[in-house]
Amino acid sequence: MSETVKLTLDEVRALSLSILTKSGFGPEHAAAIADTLTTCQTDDCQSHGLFRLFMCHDTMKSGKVDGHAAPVLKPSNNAIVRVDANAGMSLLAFEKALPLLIEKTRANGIAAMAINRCFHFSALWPEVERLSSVGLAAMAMVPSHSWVAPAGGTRGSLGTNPLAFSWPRSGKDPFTFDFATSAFARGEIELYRRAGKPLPEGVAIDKYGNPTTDPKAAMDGAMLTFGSYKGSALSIMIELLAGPLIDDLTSLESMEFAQGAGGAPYHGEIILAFDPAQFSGGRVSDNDARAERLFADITDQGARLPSQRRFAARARNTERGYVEIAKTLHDDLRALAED
Ligand code: NDP
Ligand code: PYC
Repeated sequence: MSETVKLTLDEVRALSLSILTKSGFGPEHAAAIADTLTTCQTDDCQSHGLFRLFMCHDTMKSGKVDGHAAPVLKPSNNAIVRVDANAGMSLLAFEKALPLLIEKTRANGIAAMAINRCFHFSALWPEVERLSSVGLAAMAMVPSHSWVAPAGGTRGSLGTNPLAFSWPRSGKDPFTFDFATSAFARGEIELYRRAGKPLPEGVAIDKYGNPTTDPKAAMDGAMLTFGSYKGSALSIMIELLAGPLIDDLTSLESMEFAQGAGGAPYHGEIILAFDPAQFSGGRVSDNDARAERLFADITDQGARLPSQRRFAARARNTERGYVEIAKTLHDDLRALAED
């Protein structure tokens, strides 16, 4: 990062709250969003921390989101927790439905949350880590906008479609990963564009279908999936599980719904939770030890587990009580706050 600015964690949250409130979000939504942005910035997640305030602001400007929407939990007598975000942002709906997801997972061994009709801009790891923090394993998936070409294709059909997973570890940070199924998240490409940096090869094609390293041409053309046809198939699975399965929009449909208005995509989200106490037939500690043996075998050879960089950033930033962000980002956010 070039020139940076230090912000305490309280300043990160206060800046978020002031921009969100000024943009038109009601207190409950503003608090849920500010909490997640602060959590992400504390872990040095640059693409989905404070930077995402621009997307929240643009979402409000699009005129489609309800900044005061009250999420509604739908009654069910099975293991599905369905929550209608009512055209609000996703995070408050997740907050409201989380206790019931935990209760149903403990009762059934496995349960799922389906969030419908939400605007979605955030990283997924804070959600799966809420579940691993209470001893459950969890996965989350979400579509976005059809910016991503399928393997072998030339135009966007798929979203950047992140997949997140978290596994609880006794007395340790969980095993967590969370990544877009596109080679780069859209937010990462936006950061390259802001910094005037070229993308690596293999991330995008321009609108004529030619490989490009120009972030602007990539955003006007199509992004590529990671891992060729493997990432492409995973991305299609996410479209299906977090779209038609839960009666919500695909990335193609979400893009059509937006009609070029900008801001966060509008669609659903699925979160699956598993209770190791029930799956492992009363042998949780034996099975935990087997998982730990696997993690040790990986790290003993010098490989790192996903999220280790993030956990190190969390420990460092929490200990020193501040984060560092690019000065250009801070200037633009202050301009938004004072707008
Ligand atoms: P990254 O490529 O930055 O990281 C993906 C994961 O891989 C992280 O868990 C990371 O851990 C881990 N990792 C990175 N390098 C290594 C390594 N060398 N060895 C082992 N693990 C490694 O993620 P993306 O840019 O693809 O996604 C960023 C965020 O964007 C995600 O949180 C995602 O949820 C969000 N997103 C949200 C969307 C939405 O629609 N809401 C759409 C797309 C993305 P670590 O963090 O420790 O480096
Ligand atoms: O970074 O791809 C992304 C993204 C899409 C919606 C929110 N973030």
